[in-house]
Amino acid sequence: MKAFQRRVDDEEKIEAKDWMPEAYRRTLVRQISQHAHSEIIGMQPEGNWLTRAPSLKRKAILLAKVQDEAGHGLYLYSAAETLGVSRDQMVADLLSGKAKYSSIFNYPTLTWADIGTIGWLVDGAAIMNQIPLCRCSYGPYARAMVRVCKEESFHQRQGFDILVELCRGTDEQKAMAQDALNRWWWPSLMMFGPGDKDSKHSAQSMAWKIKRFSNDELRQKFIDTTVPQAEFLGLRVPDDDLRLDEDTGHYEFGEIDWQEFHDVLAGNGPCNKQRMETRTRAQEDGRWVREAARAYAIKQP
Ligand code: FAQ
Repeated sequence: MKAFQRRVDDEEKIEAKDWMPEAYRRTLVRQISQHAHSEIIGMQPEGNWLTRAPSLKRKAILLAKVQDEAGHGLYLYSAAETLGVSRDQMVADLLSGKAKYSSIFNYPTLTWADIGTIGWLVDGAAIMNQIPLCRCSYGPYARAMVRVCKEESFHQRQGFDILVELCRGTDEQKAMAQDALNRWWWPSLMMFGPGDKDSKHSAQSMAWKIKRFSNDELRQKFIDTTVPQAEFLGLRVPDDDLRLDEDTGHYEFGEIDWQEFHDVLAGNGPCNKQRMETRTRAQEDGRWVREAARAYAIKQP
């Protein structure tokens, strides 16, 4: 155990076949599989707009983004499989409700501005959280994150670009962008997880260098980066308590509604039921493809 911690402290990467404490393995399986499920469920809110994108170009870009999310899910399932858990087991845990996915994907995408806002805020928050994961102590997860982050940064740019266009458009378009920001701002802050004092896994995950920053540190970085972007767009962040502390250079912000966060985690968000039904149906509909692929694989010499 001491030798393991020394390797971690020395910034050595832990690889799949190396000895590791059972709790380290379990923590990684939990986090990586939750991350993979988030990417896969995260395709639903945006997929909802593929047939309604306002131009061929926007449709092609959105299609590429949604396909990227599928790819991220697949790299992440592969990274988790190196820890000895099967993909079938991970999917079964998602469908039974045992495994979580990110709270953010339980909110609806009501207008086209929501697609811009997801790219800007949700991918923006995802990058803030995932850049440090490129230095995670577990090699396969860290390496998967490098490519994921490159793609997420394109996603963030495409979302911001949609909002720039809407905010320079008609009053109605700008109002649509403001309405989307009003609905997505607080759920985006919740993506970083509970505050540090309530984050049960953080201390151990930081000691193992799975996490490099705490939930609150990353949330603060996200707010500090994003508020000036809202100002550039001419949009108002829906927080009456938001103000820049000139001394620290950080924004102070209002109280997060943690009751809402816990309700969403308990399955009572606006779209939890719909997301799980869609995912369960997709799994059923894809059964014949998996069976055919298995039968074909068995026939190979
Ligand atoms: N939603 O002790 P902590 C994306 C749970 S990818 C749901 O602080 P930890 C790309 C947590 O699991 C977005 N559950 O836990 C995209 C734990 O419950 P458990 C996903 C949450 O692990 C963009 C409990 O609360 N990203 O968006 C959430 O140290 C656009 C206590 O929490 C990742 O998964 C939440 N927001 O820190 C796709 C990144 N927060 O498991 C499509 C990797 C916390 O004991 C479109 N994950 N919980 O039952 C992480 O960095 C960490 O797992 C945290 C949570 C920071 C999420």
